[in-house]
Amino acid sequence: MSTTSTASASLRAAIDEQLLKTVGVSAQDATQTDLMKAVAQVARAQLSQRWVETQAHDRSSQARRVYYLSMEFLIGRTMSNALAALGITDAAAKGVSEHAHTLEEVCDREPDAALGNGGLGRLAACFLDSMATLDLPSFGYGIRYEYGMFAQDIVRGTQVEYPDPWLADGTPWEFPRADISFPVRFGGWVEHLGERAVWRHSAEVAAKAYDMVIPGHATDKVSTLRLWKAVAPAHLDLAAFNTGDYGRAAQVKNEFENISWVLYPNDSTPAGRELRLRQEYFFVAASVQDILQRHILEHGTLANLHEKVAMHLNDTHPAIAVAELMRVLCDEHSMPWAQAWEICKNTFSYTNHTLMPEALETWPVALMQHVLPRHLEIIFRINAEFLEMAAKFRPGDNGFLARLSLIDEAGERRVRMANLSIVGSHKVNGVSALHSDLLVETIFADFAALWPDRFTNMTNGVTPRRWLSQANPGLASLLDETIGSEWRIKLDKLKLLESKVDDAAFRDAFKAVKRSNKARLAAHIERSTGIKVSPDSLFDVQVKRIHEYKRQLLNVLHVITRYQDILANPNADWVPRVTIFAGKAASSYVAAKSIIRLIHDVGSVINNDPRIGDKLKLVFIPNYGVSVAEIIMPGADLSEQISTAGTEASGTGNMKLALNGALTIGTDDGANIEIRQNVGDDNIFIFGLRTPEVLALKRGGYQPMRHYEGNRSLKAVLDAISGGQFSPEEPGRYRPLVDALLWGGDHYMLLADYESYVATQAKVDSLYRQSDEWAKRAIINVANMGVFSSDRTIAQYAKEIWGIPTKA
Ligand code: 26W
Repeated sequence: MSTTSTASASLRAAIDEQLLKTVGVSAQDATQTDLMKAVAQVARAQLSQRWVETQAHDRSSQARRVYYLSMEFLIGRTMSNALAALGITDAAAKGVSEHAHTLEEVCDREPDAALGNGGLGRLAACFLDSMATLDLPSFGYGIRYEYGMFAQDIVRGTQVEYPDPWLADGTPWEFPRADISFPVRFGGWVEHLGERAVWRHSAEVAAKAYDMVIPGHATDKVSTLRLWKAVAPAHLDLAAFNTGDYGRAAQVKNEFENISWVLYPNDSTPAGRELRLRQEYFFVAASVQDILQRHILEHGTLANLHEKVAMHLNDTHPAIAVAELMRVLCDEHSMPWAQAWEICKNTFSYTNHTLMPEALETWPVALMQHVLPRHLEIIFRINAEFLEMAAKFRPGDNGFLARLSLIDEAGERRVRMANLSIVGSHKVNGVSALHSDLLVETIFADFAALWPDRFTNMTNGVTPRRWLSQANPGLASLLDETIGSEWRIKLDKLKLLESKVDDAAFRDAFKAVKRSNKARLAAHIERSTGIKVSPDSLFDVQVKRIHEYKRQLLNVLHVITRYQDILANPNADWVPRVTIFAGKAASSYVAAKSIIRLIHDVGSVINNDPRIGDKLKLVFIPNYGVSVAEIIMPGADLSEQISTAGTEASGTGNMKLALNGALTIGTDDGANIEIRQNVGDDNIFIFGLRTPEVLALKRGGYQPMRHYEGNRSLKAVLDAISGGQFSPEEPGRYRPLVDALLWGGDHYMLLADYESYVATQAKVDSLYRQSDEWAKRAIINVANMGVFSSDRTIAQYAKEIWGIPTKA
């Protein structure tokens, strides 16, 4: 027998053994789900081995480690990624084929770990993959939510949310660490005994560790994602329990354990509720205890903490860590304040993910006093010393100090978490070149005046393992044949494709891959919506959270324009197009939900109009998430990245789509700008106002009505919507959406960009008609996406922010 067939024979035996031992079924009776669990157990055992070895290595080398603190990790499924990292995909496929199933069917049985909302959470997951792959000594820290991102169903065109009990049947990928548990305290008051402060807390909950192993690729190293579960202290409910009051006992238990129950399903607007603050402190306090305990074990002192520990704040959600580290160092380890503050600043770094002022987290001082009284005192002291320093920089400028202050004094006093993060960190970064520039020019301008060197840029990236290798096996094997397989860990190698652009045979192979990915996507569309679409159409894709600033509504305006144009000119040479949307709206976000419904209403009219046929289809794929994205990205021709310039911090879907050979139609915003710089102006469709023009127009008094009056097709489209053409049973349904554009100021300037958007869509059509020209540009896009690997991003963070050398 060859070595590979021995490997698959032994893997088959291992699967059968796990079916019996862990799953508890005979090999003959195994269902797909049973097989999924058994294969996972086999992979888990091998990963465990690597894990133990990595930990031992990092411990004995006294490595400097990075700890990535994040409220969200949008991981998706683990199976295919784990098998690929272990190099046992083929053997596993053979193993399950003995049971008359395909590996794909088996992998599909795994629920997504959807512990995040959108871009920020998925970025954290891509980063973990890259940290492991670059052998970076690292941990992710977060919350083990019992319920992740809600599942979205569409009922008569409207979004309905269902809970996501992803742990209901257990997950094979977690390792409960029964022995790792830390107390987390809340409430009470502070007693001052001379110099010493003592926090007399009024409540305590236990944080229990659950680890997920994060495999690296082309390395035996693995990383750890440690998630905390809140557990009521056993002694607490016993009193009630012992008197037979089970209701009361359960209630007390719930009050504590609700902390890790559910992910806040809010994107871009902070959730100002007490439970959210408790979640933030809960995972930060547990993580800091764990990190300090490990550090003391390895180094015996906290004096060198910043030399061995880098803690990264993924947005302001974990910002309370700054006050917590100060509290632990000063109150629990009796370190002098000044020394502790030096350590603190040199330990933390912070990434901002949004410019929108309404999205910046602040907490009422009164709430902080109630939940975390000692932390509030510490924040006040940090603020007093900081403002004293700042006052020397610009004497007498009270406005300057008021803007810098960690406390917003206008109205109800509030703690500004971004200001705390900046003051407590040695580095602050944005997530694209434009975003990082805008940070220092706008919301953080005062801090940048004070500390110009503190601010920097780290342009986002995505992991090529999940977003190319795993999601697009067809393109991956074409790449392997054409340029070798190294691109998986050195994405710059894609550049080699440029020499193939004029090779007709290669172009045909490339087109064939796209075509089969589109057939797969079309099958998913039919399964999930009942709508049949032709893979010969141009697949035009906008997938992301539904938000006004992302302007899904502008896309709909174009679809309706096209519909009306087709009706007016039925015999023109129309490029058949399928416009595809997917994404969730925050449950309380009325306008976003109305946009989802509009997409469905417009879709029903267009898709059922016999005059239109395949010339135009409009579909909304329900329940967007990581696994759905893995089907959509490879099947897209056109990537819609059409946020108002200056509003999308970076975007990462734009990178995934271009990496899979879609051309971008987009504004001069976020990472679109860097994509344009890399692929070249001729290989991307950029339209609309640029950031300075948006700002100037806002200042000069923007008049959306002028565009309505001045553009006949725009007027016809808006009139059709507001007149009820797409909602005849309730003609006024979309009046509020249209009124917000015409009378409400059109905050995101859809009408100002409409004309240029529609004109650019016509250019898209002409290029698509020349299928060879289109393919050339798609190939050039893929060839130039190397820089958008999260390996590049993480290598840059490691070098410039965390001070840890990597092999990249
Ligand atoms: C619950 C409150 C809340 C508020 C804001 C949760 C999450 C957020 C995030 C800031 C939203 C988010 O995901 N931002 C996105 O981050 C991506 C990764 O950097 C960027 O690519 C996107 O442009 C940005 O919108």
